Amino acid sequence: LYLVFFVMYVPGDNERRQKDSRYILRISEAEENVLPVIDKPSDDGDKNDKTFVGMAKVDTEMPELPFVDPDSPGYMGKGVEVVPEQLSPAEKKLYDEGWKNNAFNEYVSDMLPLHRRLEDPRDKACGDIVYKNLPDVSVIICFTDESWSVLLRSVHSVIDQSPPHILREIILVDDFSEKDRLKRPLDDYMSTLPKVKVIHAKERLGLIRARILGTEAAKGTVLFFLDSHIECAKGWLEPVVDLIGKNETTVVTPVIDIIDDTTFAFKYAAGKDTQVGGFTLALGFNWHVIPEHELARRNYQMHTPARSPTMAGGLFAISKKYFDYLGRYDEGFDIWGAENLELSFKVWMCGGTLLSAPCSHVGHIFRKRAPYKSKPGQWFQRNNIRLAEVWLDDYKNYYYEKINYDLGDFGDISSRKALRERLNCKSFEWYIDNIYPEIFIPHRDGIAYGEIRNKAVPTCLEGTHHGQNGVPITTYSCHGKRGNQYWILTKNDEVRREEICWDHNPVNGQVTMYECHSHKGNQQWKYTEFDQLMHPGTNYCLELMEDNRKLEMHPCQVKERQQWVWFRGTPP
Ligand code: LR7
Ligand code: MN
Repeated sequence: LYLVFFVMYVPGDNERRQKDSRYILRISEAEENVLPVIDKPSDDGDKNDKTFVGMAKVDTEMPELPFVDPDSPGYMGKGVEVVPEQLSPAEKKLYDEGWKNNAFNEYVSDMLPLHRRLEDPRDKACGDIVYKNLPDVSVIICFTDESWSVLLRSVHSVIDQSPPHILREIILVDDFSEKDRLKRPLDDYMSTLPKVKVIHAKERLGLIRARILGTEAAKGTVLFFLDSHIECAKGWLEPVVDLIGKNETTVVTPVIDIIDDTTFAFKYAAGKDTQVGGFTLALGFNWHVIPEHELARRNYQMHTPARSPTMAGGLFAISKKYFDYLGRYDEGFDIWGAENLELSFKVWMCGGTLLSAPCSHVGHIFRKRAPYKSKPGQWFQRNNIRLAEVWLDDYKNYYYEKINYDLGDFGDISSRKALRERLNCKSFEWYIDNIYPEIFIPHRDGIAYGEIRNKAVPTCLEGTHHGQNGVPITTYSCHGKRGNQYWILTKNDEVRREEICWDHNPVNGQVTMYECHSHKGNQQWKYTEFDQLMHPGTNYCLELMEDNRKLEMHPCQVKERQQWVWFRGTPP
């Protein structure tokens, strides 16, 4: 089963109110040429680790938690249902504004305690591990116009769930928020918390430069970046920091659980193994179940850290020294996006390791849109072009094709190219072959491509997905314009376009568009010697019905309505 639990989105290009206060961001030269100390070859897990002992030592070193009433809303991560129709007009107004300003249910967040209690989500084996390599940590949280209660709960959850001797400081970087409450009132509130520092940017930096600003101020050995709408679960910190303590070139993400945007229920990704990050050549991030070779490398132990080709970007830890060594982020990245792939590629291509730590859990509120102000212009595409130019070698052309080679002015990237040169990083092809062989590459994996035309009637198969699994494929007059009539048959027996595959539902006989899961089953197809589109699991073939429009799956027969013309060959 392919688990899709969110859809990445691009924040809208909301109009940006110009402010005239000028602020020059000073980013001192990172210690670029200092190679971190690598004591031993990359340590990918606890396979040979002998530090398993009886009790979770961490429990005894935790801060004392304030009393939380078990009757309080959201207790133990439960969700809170509010029926807006039952609210008074004044309350309903608050409810609506909460959604509008945050793209999540702030009204419910305001009902929950700031120190809400959560279940312990971890695999049982996690509680028995004693972590010994624990350098101190600077947590860096960047935000722009975050919800007050959500931000405060994020900060408190960090403090409440972190052993004080590891947590050195929390740095809040306010990326030029407009809400007044996030100015003086926030400073006043945070000044009561000894480890918390607030930095206000003097102009809108965007997430990426805001993180660099936070890094400049950080004193800890390890930087742990978090989004500003999260809740840390019990034991979140040690499994991550320990891996970095053992090896400075290891970069680590926690498991990202879901805080429901409507009820604030904390939904653990528990029970299953952790997921790892992938991406498409169109430069979109996606999640994957861990591939078989990695399951085997981990001895099928769910609590062992898993190698991850990429990270989602918001929640991860890295040694400060190593972050500097890797040239942090491209400071030409604006607002949001691309930095997660940049760092992921860099880590692997330049000698490090990216791991997901199954014993570390942090919840994140996944939203369907970005509520904050943005900037006009194609900044997201520009970020991706900079990324592609520097790191993708010839693979960049897949992305460029996608954007019709509309590169525009993407700025100067010479210093980023020089960085890659200086660090002597491996090629993107090496990365694909060794770290992410599962990626779909048309010219490598395709064996038939183009439109699929029926033999009896000149009609073509078409399908759309738009983030919605289960939309049936249909027929339409052939338009010859690729788009939703372009299909690729893969060596892995899929019929796909990018990350979307034909999926045969044996219950209702429909063929629908579904995210590819690469496990054959309902997504396995054969293009037979008689040009039929056959699903081997049922031995049924796709047939055009008498009305010349409807499609059905029927026992295979050699007849024109079951025959489809498709170009056999490798896509360009
Ligand atoms: O201009 C900005 N300035 C900011 O400070 C824009 C955003 N931000 C802050 C914002 O307030 C938030 O705390 O940056 C953080 C991330 O922005 P979100 O929450 O709007 O984005 P997201 O959760 O969809 O973003 C994911 O991808 C981003 C790509 O740049 C970042 O890497 C985010 O950190 C990342 N979030 C996660 O990985 C959490 C899990 C989501 C997934 C998958
Ligand atoms: Mn986020």
